[in-house]
Amino acid sequence: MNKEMLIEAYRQMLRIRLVEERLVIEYLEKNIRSFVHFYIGQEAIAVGVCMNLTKKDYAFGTHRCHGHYLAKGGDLKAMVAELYGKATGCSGGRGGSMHLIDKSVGYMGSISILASVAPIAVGSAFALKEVGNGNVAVVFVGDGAADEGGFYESINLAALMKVPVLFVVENNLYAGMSDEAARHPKKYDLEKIVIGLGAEYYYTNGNDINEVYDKVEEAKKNLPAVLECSTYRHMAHSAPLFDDKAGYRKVDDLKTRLAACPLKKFTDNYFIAPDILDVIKMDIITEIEEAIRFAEESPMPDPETLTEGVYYE
Ligand SMILES: Cc1ncc(C[n+]2csc(CCOP(=O)(O)OP(=O)(O)O)c2C)c(N)n1
Ligand SMILES: [Mg+2]
Repeated sequence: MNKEMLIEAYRQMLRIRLVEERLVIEYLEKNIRSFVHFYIGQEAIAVGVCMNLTKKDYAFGTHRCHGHYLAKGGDLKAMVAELYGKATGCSGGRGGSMHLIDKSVGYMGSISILASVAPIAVGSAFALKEVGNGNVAVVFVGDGAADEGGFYESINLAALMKVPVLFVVENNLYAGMSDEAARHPKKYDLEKIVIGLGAEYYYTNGNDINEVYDKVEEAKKNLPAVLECSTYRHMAHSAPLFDDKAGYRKVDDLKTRLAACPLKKFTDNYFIAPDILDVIKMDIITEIEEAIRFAEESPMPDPETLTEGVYYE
């Protein structure tokens, strides 16, 4: 990435972080009644992947999707309103935090039923292949979702059909409160599985924006592929809590979180002049406050419309 791209990458990661830190307050004040799965700590993956995509490429996610939606260019106001359950939300206030969508920028939706999103991404990649404009589909899944049958079947089908889909596995070590040792046999090897299914496999440090960006650029030339990104979730599985006392993490404290933090990693490696940083931060904060106000002032969905949107109309 050149200098401008690096600043843009940092701006986007910081924006996702500041949005979520603000949502923590709104959640604690009970303005948000939706389930919320915070993405804090994993920002380099969403940004590094989406900086390789255009609006005409598709992206999909699961329950921890704020970062993917924002990095793909999803509208912030519509996202906050969705978390508030308001009619102006991107899913009309019916979906909440796990059901974000903004088709205008190619964010085609997040689905909370973990791996079920993978075959949909493969279908969309098939459509993109038929259209033939060279666009690709990306689906973000967690390491837990990547344990499900739908994930493997999707890779298999994508490889047989040779469709342009990238499966991004965000390996944050845990699925809920269960670690890898509890879920896998000792000899489990995702790389061997993926290659056995006929797709390409890549691995990268998901806390390093440069590495993610470069690996996606490379993987896009060899689709279908799986890109596994190592990362670390700072907060509890759901809700804005630190769960270091829950017993399932071996070590978890501020030091562990900072050691894995993509924003800290960036500022350790690069210097951004404080005056530039201040302008970036102030712009983001203004945008966030506007989005919160928009959500607060928006109406709740009309009960008369309750049955709308259940089926395709
Ligand atoms: C099919 C399915 N099974 C179980 C769940 C319940 N569930 C929600 S999130 C989660 C853990 C997901 O872990 P991972 O995929 O690693 O994502 P992370 O939360 O770590 O981002 C589980 C088991 C679900 N939503 N869908
Ligand atoms: Mg996980």
